[in-house]
Amino acid sequence: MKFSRAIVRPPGGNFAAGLTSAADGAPDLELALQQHAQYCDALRACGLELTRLDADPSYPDGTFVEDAAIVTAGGAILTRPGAPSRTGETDSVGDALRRFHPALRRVEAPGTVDGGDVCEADGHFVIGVSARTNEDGANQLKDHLESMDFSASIIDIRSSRTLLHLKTGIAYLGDGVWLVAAAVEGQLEPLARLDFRVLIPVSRDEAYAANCVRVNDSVLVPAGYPGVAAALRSSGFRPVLLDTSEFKKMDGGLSCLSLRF
Ligand code: CIR
Repeated sequence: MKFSRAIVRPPGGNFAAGLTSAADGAPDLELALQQHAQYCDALRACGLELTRLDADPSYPDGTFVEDAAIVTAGGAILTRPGAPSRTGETDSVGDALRRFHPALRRVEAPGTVDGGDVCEADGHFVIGVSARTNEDGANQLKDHLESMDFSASIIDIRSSRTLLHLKTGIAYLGDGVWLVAAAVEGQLEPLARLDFRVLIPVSRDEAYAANCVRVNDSVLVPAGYPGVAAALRSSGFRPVLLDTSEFKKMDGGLSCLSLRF
């Protein structure tokens, strides 16, 4: 899919108060802001026009805008993030999205969905049921997507304890190419009808780099994972390496820092 826009939000002053399971210390806010600025530059270099939301101290995880909405070529759906501290993040993301998609749909209670659990592959949406996305939310989202003439399938990733979200372990890069972390292998059976022409396995020690993002002709890749970068180059991609160390400390990857459409 060709993207022309993205919504982003820089980390706020209380970024370190967000949710995390990582044990590598508190993030350095100045460095996080620099990394976020470089990420925004990379999106612009891919041809995207950015809408930049203000940080909101009520939502320390608000920089992870991808979790608050699913944006498709046919319209947008506000999610209902599964962590109670994040539920209200959809208000400001909705305000920004309405400029482009006036008729927003939404996931309603008791459903929960985090956008990080939704992976699009050429008009088919894979929805992961996780600690954040529940079955009710996944089914609501599937219904919305099907009413927009997309197809969707639901897989349960709750047994993979190392995965916060589906896209923590899987990325679709277009043209039948997937990055798949070891934690997800063996769970793709329900997706057999999808195009899996090229499956690039991501080793356990590079697991964080399974979260890459294809943006037009480039693939954004976290810096510091040479195996994944080399595999992408040999599959004909142009990896753009970005340092995300401070977002990793808050369990965030590259995809969750923007909503692209
Ligand atoms: C959270 O736990 O919700 C945030 N600290 C990280 C969210 C990352 N989002 C994503 O991977 N889609």
